[in-house]
Amino acid sequence: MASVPQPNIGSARQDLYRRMDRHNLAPLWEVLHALIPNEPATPCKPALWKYRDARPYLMESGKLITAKEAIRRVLILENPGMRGESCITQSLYAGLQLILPGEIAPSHRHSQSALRFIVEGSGAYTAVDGERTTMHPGDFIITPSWTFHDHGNPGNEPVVWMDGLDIRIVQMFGAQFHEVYPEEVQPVSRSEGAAAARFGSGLIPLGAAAPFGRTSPIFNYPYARSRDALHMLSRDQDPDACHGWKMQYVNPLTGGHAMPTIAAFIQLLPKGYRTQAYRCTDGTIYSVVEGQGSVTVGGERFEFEPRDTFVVPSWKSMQIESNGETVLFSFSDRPGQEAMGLWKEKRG
Ligand code: 1HN
Repeated sequence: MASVPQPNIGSARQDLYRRMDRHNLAPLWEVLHALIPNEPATPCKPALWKYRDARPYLMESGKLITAKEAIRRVLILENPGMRGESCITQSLYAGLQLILPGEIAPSHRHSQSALRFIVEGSGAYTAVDGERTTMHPGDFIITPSWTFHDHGNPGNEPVVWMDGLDIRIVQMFGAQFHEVYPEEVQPVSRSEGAAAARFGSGLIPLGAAAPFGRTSPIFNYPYARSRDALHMLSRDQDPDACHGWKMQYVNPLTGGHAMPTIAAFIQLLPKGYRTQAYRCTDGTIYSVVEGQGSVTVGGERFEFEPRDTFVVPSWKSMQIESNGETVLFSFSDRPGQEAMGLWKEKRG
C-alpha cells in the first residue's frame, strides 16, 4: 500500500473534508463509532415524575386555559436528557392530560396512535369513531391511528390521564397526517360498551372485519378486569423473578400487541418483593397504580408511590423493590422492534 506523507496529514484531511462538504459529502470514518455503538446508546435518561409535584401545575393550568382553547390541556413529560424534544424516550411521547367538569376537548384525527392510562378521577369519556367510553382510574384506553376522537367530562371531578403516543416513530417515517373534525363533538353512533361486547368477551361476531386495522378493536381495557386477572394469576403460579406477575394487553383478533406501534403491560409484585436485575432494548414508561416502593435504573434509585410516572431507557438495568403489594402499568415501542427482529432482553 502506498504510504502517505505524515507531517501534513491532519491538515490535508481537514482540507479534503472542507472541500467535499460543499458537495454534501462527509467521511464515514470520522463518525463510524458513534453511528454504530457497541451497545444501545440513547440520550434518554432514567427519570421519575412525582404526581404530587406535577398535579399543582396541571390544576393551575386548568385555571389559565380551557381544554377547548388548548385543544388538549397536557403537561408533557419531557425526558431530562432530551429537553425541548417533547418525548419521554427516544421513540415515545408521554404527557399528563387534565379535563375539568363541563369541559370538552375537540374532535380530530391523526396518523399517530395514542393510549390513555387513567391516573385520577372518573366520569370523563373519550369518544372513538362514534362510541364513547367512560374513564375510571387504571383503565387502558386506545385511540387507533386515523380515528376521530374527542374527550368530555360530564361528571363532577377533574379527570387526569397519562397519554402515550408514537409521535417520533411516525415522524421518523415522515408519515404524519392530521385533520380537524367539522364539529367540536363527534356524533355518537353506537351505545357505550358496543366494542367490548363485540370483541372483548372471548367471542367475536362471525365474519367481523377488524374495525381499526392492526389496532385492537377493544378500545377500553377496564382496570377492574385487569386487576382481577392479575389477582387470579397470582393465586396459581409463582411470581417471575424479574417481573412478578406480568401480563400483556392483547388484540383479540391477532393475539399480538394491542397496538401496532406500542406494547402495553400490567404487572403485580408481591409485598416486600425484590426483582432480579433485568434489561431490554425497549425503553419503557411506567405508571404506578398501587403500592409504594423503589426502582433502581442504571444505578439510580427512585422512590415511587401511586400515580407517579417513571422511565427506564433502553438497555438500562432495572430492579424494583415493593414495600406494599404493587401494580405497575407500562408501555414501550416493543412491537416495532419485534417486527424488525431487533428486540433483545437480558435477565440477571
Ligand atoms: C392528542 O391528540 C391527544 O387526543 C393527546 O388527547 C396528546 C399530543 C400530541 C399530539 C396530539 C388527545 C397529544 C395529541
